[in-house]
Amino acid sequence: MISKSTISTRPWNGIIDCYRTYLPVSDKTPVITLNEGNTPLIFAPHISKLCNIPGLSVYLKVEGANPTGSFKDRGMTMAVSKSLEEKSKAIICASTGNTSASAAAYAARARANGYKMDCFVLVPKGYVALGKLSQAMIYGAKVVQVKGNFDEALKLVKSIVEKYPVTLVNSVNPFRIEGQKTAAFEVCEQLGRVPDVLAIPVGNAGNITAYWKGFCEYGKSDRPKMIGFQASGAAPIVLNKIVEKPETIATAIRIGNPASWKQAVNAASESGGFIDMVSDEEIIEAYKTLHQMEGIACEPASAASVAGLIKSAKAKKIQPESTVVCVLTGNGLKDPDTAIKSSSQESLEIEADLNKIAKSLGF
Ligand code: AN7
Repeated sequence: MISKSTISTRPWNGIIDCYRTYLPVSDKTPVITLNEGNTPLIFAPHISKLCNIPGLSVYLKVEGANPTGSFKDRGMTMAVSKSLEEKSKAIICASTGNTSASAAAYAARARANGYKMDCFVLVPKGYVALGKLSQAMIYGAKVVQVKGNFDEALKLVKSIVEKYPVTLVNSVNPFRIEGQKTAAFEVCEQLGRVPDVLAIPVGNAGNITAYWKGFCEYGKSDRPKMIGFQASGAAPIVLNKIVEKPETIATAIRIGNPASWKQAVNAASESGGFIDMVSDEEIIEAYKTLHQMEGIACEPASAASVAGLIKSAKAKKIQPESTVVCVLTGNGLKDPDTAIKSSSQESLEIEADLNKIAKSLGF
């Protein structure tokens, strides 16, 4: 059992420092960290009421507050540290965007610590949100835009690591899952108990796998029901069939053949939860509600957790008096294009004239 004081009284030096005894690291592991983790868990009063389930409490785990703006940093601190322990000098990943941003940043941080570390990323051309692409580029990764989707890019990087001296840092790298499981520990500590339900977006299915591992290792007999949500145009697990041409506005989870498919199904079934899908319309509705009625930002894929909770509540699949945690996996600033397109605002352009401005504001 981890005591609450690990977060509240110690200086924060990242997830490896805080949860060392729960992670496969030793004194020989060079720790590459950007002080990831310890992200806010924030109560969501509006969504708690909106779900219309008596006594429901909804909390948001704001993973966009991580150093590169997504939960990937928890896994990347582990993956990059372990790759250095194994004397690797280069890392590679396929990515819908966030993994590439995180890998690029932690490679840079390895260089800051005096190591040689190159980073290569393969992303689906035309389907990576602007913020993420710009991050991978400015952190100094070699960015290749592949004329194909994420699933094709992942296949390619798997072949590359078989032939060339470079470490794969996608979530098929087990150290990624180890790092990401620490979010489950934090949720329990911050809440002061294990939640009844954990709602999470599902793309390549590494994160739902990691949270379930974390809850199982946390040392309490209670475990949450894991409810995972895919976008309906990219829902291979729900449809029980590979989606050859995945499509969704939530580009982070535009994935048709998830690497951790079996583990995700296992997390849902062992926990008494389920994996369902939400439409792009439901995702955007939840995305707007989070911003406009909670003041909490996230990227579209992250809103799938809240959209899924709202859908499940309507279908009476959530018990009264439940405490639910929705994971908001990525920062709102990642995808400014979708934010502007989804906003009902028309931006006003008016002369610098008091009367005209006041009139346009409706006074
Ligand atoms: C914001 O960056 O797959 O189910 O290549 O960026 O663990 O894949 C991102 C996935 C949810 C899904 N929310 O997590 C990548 C990538 C956001 C994400 C997911 C992703 P997984």
